[in-house]
Amino acid sequence: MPVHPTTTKTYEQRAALHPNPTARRILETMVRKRSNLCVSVDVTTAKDALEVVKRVGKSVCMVKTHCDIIDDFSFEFTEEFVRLSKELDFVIFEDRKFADIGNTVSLQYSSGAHKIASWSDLTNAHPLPGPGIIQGLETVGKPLGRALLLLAEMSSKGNLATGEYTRQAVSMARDAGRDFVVGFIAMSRVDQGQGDDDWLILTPGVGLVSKGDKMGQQYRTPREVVYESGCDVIIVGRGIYGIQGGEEAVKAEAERYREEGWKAYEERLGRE
Ligand code: 5BU
Repeated sequence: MPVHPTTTKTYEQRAALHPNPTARRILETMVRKRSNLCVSVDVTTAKDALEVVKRVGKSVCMVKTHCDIIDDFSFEFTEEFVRLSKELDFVIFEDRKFADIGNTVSLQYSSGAHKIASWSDLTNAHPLPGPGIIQGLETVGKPLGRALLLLAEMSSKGNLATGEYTRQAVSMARDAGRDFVVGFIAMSRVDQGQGDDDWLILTPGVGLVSKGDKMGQQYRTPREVVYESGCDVIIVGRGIYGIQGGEEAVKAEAERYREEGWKAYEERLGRE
């Protein structure tokens, strides 16, 4: 198990250490709902997306979207999504993976058909283009109290975000400070050995049944992710919304992942 000081602190203690309002809200929501589960709602109509959200909403601290896969994306959709995020108490994370120069990403974040900054609390970016990508996104997101994650590692087989690239991603976040960048998408405690700052680590590629798909996705269990690797939030997509058995089965599977994720966190703190 990683020994980074962050992994031995409670989410409550960590909330107090974050200058960014969205980071604090994420940690406080996790505590309130005893949930380190983010459900990834990768369906292609607004109606289906909102239905999944209603089913899993009570069990999650966060809902993740890919707004560009929704056929009938509209302002009405985001309005209802934001309303549900308040009613059911979760944070919205648009998994946009920005990857361009600062000026372009600032426009992609604020404008176009999706106007991501207007409804999404959290988004993410590849560090590939250099620190200008943070500056571009920050000009739009920081005044709104939004937050950003950098992609330091990925879950897919053969990806290039490893070794020195990952180390440089952490270093770029440290140079930016924690006012807007609040953590990483990563598979492990990538901040290990790079300072004692508190960073949130959100981890996709989580499944209790399957070990992967036919297109390179790789799954680990909530325990492997939270207890063994010291990550903070588990991101689960098809393992929850794709389960057979209708509405009740989806709800029950979300609860199962919530329980598994929380148990692994308590085990990490030595509460078990
Ligand atoms: P799945 O159905 O649990 O495999 O979905 C995983 C989600 O997380 C999906 O939306 C991906 O785009 C996202 N993801 C990922 O799987 N791996 C990564 O490294 C990153 C994002 Br970054």
